[in-house]
Amino acid sequence: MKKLLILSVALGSLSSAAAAQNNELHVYNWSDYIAEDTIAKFEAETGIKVTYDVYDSNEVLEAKMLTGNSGYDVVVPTSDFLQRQIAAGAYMKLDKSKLPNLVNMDPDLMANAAAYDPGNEHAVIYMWGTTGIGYDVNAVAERLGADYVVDSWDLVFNPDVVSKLADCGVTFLNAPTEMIPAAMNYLGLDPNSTNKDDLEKGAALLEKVRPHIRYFHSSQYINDLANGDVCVSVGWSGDVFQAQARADEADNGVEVGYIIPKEGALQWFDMMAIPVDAPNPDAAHKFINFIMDPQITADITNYVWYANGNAASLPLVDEEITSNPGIFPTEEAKAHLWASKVYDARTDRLITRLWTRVKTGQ
Ligand code: N2P
Repeated sequence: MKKLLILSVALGSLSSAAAAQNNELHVYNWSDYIAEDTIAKFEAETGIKVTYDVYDSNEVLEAKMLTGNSGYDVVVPTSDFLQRQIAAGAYMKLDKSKLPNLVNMDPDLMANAAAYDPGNEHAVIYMWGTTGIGYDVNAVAERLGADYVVDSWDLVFNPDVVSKLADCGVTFLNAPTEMIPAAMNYLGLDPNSTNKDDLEKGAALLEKVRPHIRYFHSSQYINDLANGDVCVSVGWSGDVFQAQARADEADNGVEVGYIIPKEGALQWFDMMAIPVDAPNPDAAHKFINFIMDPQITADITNYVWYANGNAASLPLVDEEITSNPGIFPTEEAKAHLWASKVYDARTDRLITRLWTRVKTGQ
């Protein structure tokens, strides 16, 4: 009798745990990457309770995906990282019958993304952008002269230039697969080269300017640029524009600019995917479909200043954003953008090693 009771109590709590799980969704996304009301709207529409966590590094997300059992239902890796994680079996195939809003996606951009995920079987574009330079217009003009044209990676990679800016704070992303290729590109090398010498040359340039760099961090610079605490940041397009918006709002006299340098820049796609061991794949599909609603995606773009892959949302995006060449690059700038390629394990290890050397000088 007692045993039966224990069994039924155990079964009871099991089924209520399962019921709770069906009603819960765990999302892991980049920081500063969603509108203020997106999650609340999803919860109100579906009755699903969302736990929303953030990261600012593909490497951090990748470690969780490759270990497994992250507990997340939706994550947002960048396309090259996505490709490697798909190969490792980290993601489930999407059930497209549960994603009717796929019709809203831009076919050309989805074809770009298919280079990393053939047939777009595992992932849908969340937002996309470029890795360029954010800067404090006045602080830079004070140090380089009012006539200095800010249009080049010289700002951070030319020792004569960056040394003049060190006192007002120059920062780099803590993103080795973006920083090293940017340095290689500046040196006239193929940013996608996996040749050891090329990668070492890129890293050597970063080491050379390292004494002038205040920190390596991938989200702190938003507030720091906005407050005038740093003056130049290698950063992600939308994040720099968020800094600009925060400075404007604070009316603190700081004017933030963003450039896609003339030598070219990385264009990346961040992709929504469902871990193979997601506790609630059904809710995950509901969430991805919800994000692909044109109004929801437009609201996100209008708040975070990143371009999206949703063609149907564009008429709902503020003109100030669609006409901004830092967010939607001109044809001329597009010709100089490069897309990242996934690295083989050996190159990946080399990059990790070089990055430690760049950051610590060892
Ligand atoms: C959002 C950063 C996303 C860009 N804060 C990195 N791919």
